[in-house]
Amino acid sequence: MAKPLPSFPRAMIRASIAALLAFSSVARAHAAEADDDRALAADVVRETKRTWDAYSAYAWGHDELKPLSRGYSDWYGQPLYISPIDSYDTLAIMGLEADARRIEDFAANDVSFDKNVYVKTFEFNIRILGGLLSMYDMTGNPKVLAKAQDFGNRLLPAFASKSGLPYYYVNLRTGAAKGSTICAAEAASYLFEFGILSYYTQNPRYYQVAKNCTRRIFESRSPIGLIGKDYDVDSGACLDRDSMAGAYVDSYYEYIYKTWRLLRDPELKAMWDPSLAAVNRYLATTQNGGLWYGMADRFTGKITGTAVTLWDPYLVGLLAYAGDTGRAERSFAAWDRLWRENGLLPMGYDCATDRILNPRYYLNPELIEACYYMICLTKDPKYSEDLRQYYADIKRYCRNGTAYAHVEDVVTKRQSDAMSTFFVAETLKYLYLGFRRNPAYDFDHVVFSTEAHPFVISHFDAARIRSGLGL
Ligand code: DMJ
Repeated sequence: MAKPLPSFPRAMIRASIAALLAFSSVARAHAAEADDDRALAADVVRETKRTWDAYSAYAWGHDELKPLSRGYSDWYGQPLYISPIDSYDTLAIMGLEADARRIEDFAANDVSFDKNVYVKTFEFNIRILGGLLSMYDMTGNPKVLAKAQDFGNRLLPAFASKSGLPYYYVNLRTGAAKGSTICAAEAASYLFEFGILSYYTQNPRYYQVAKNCTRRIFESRSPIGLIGKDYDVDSGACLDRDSMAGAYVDSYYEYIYKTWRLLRDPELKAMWDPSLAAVNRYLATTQNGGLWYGMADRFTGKITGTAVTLWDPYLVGLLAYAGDTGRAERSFAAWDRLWRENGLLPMGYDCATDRILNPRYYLNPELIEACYYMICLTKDPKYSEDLRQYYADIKRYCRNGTAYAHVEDVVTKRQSDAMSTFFVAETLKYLYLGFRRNPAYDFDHVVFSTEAHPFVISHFDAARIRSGLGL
């Protein structure tokens, strides 16, 4: 005999139906957000294409587009091709193949760095050497690698000081170098590019030169583990008591961790662990309910300054990348509030007095980069919502009839006639990847340089790392 069907109380049935409806409306909302993000990714590609077409029409071959006057500027009065080389991988990732190919051909066949000009050692490492190496990582074009090696060789004389720390400027033709005071970031952000160059050329010299710089700064840390800001290139001595993790020091920390992630030199992990502990212990400060990283006396650990800059949120991404999503979330929230209050991020801000110290926004990527890390590493949809807001604000305040422009004042939103190369290299790339969510560019697969040049982890084989880097 058939068993009688169990009877459910009406209230239970009503609750189950309500739960099902709620579930399907959440699922519908997520599907709608995913559709929105796909559309936004396509919009970022259109905007990048529009920007790149403007660069190509008015500034091709020169360092930067002037987006208001439709002209160009060169950092040192003659072209060093910074925009195309820095932008290549963004265009390639977005599928703008013809533009990417044109840059690859240009870099492989037409550019020459044999120029009697002093360049900033740090900036040309992250933008030109990093850009060429990522072009090689993506294309395998041997002419591009030859160009990268030629350029790396032109940077090397900068490191011929007694201490091995680089001079601030190096002449690309003569190898003469000058500028004997340098901050930690510009003294020791070479591990990543020089390590990759050593790997591809199987010549340890580049990496060893770079590691000497990082080691010197690390070894100059105070008894409580904090490094200073400025260094004398000849003696290698640290010149001050101030310690911070943001501007002037940022990529020193960033490259210890990122180079370890890509190239697995255990010495870097041994530097990273105590460095991060000291940063969190002494530089973190709660101000107005938010988590910030300020300035401290490197001997006493006492907080001595609460000025922060729009470069500093790189640390949010780095904390999340290193596994500390808790601190990353709290720090991100503080920066997000500052962006939303101003519609963009001011260049300088006092997190204790809540005052803007420098009102400029130069299309910088750091908070957007941090947001991309948070999207990938926390999977919390809240961060996608934040990214939508940042993109809307950048379009609203920085876009013009030609491309995108610096904003001189986040209060008045007055634009000025410049577009930094990191706008295409970094800001647009992280916006696109944040909306597009291509797993090939998540953190299991690539490591991004400080200038957002991506390198595929699986391209670097352990035995060749050891031989190439001299480990
Ligand atoms: C970029 O050139 C790099 O990210 C660098 O490390 C410092 N910041 C600028 C963009 O703001």
